[in-house]
Amino acid sequence: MRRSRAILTVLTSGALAAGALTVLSPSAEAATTLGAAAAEKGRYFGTAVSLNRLSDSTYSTILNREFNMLTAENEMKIDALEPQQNQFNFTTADRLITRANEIGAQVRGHTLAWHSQQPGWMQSLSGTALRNAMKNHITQVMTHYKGKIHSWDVVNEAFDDSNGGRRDSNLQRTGNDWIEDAFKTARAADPAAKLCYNDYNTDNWSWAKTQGVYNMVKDFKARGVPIDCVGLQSHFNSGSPYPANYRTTLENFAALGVDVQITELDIEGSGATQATTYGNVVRDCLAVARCNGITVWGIRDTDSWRASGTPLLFDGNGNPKAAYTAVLSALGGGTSSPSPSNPGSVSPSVSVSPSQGTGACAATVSVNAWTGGFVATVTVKAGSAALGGWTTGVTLPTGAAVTSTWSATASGSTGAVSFTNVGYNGAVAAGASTSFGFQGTGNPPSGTLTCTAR
Ligand code: 9MR
Repeated sequence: MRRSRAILTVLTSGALAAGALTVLSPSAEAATTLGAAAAEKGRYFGTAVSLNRLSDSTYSTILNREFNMLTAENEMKIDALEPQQNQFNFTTADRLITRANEIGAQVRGHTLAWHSQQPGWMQSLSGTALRNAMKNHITQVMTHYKGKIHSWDVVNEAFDDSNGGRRDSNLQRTGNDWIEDAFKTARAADPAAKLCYNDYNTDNWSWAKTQGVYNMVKDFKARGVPIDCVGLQSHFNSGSPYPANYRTTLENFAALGVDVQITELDIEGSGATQATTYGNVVRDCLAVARCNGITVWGIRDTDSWRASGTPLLFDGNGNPKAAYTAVLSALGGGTSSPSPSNPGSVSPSVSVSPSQGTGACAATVSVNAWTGGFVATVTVKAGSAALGGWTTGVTLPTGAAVTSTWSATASGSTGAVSFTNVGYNGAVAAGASTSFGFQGTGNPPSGTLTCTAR
């Protein structure tokens, strides 16, 4: 107690006299993260998360900064959540929900019914016992996460790789209606979650597997089986390259009346070739109104299930690759130019207000605005003393509201709103900075932003 009081004294009498506030003209700065840039396009940008890597600060920093949709790479699979029949273990997976809440991200659930990664007890079941176990798993897991999942991969990888028919599995052997049974069970458990069918090698419109999945979704829609989305995993490599007709595939699925999500994107390769393909995938998604989000299957190349193919957006040191720049640019983001898609829609100027700070920190905000909304990125800089925690405050214009916040906790959504550090970014060394962001509707903030050390 004594020690913390001493620290507090130093902080509140900190040497930094005034904190700078700079609100940049929105036309001078596009969104600088994948999530913010995608949000401006009405989409999300996500990543698979390996929960045991959250303690890696490079990994966590990129995760918190760049992504607004999270998928557990393995921790929400059947073997992880129901290791013994009807005994559920949500502890690890729940940490993903916590992190998502802390950074203002949403969560894709992956996956409820799959031939792979079944626990031993399920592998040994068949017939009605297996069908009932599948339905119980769906009900229990979706009830636990009710209201917390944006989209669920209800059924994963149920089609054969080459002939366009179903893959043989213990689930398939319970009867051809197991997939629709899974979707009906899912709808009853959490009516708010989008229900997806997810598969790989369904990117090339001319492949039999793509046609097989397409025909199933078409049949489901015709018969009223509840399905909201199709997930294209999109693992691209020399054996399954990005196809020239990818956009056609997205369009055709969307035309059935479902959303299309790119759920596990990775592209083996390097340099400009890889970057161009990543850009093409993003442009294809943006061209299809119902392609509502992209998830990459990991953060750094070294985090990938196919690490030797260097298929991701960050290198092993956490540095953004050319592929990252290509994706950000295709999303309309960047660091020096306005979003090319809405050059006329930004407000003409946002005033630069005089510096104001209280205590040992300063907050600087840059705003990227468009008609009806904005993304604000705030940098919190410690003065000559280290920070143990911080709170920044801003008054929003009338009619504006904060709709999501990442890497901070907001006190409210309208009027005078304060943002307090979350667990991992309260401590800031003397002279160092951290950042957080928020997205809002209405006009962006143009007044002063205060910073108080805690
Ligand atoms: O990336 C996942 C890897 O860590 C696991 O070992 C593997 C086990 O099945 O699953 C990987 O993720 C898969 C995803 O769940 C479904 N589509 C294919 C992905 C890559 O294999």
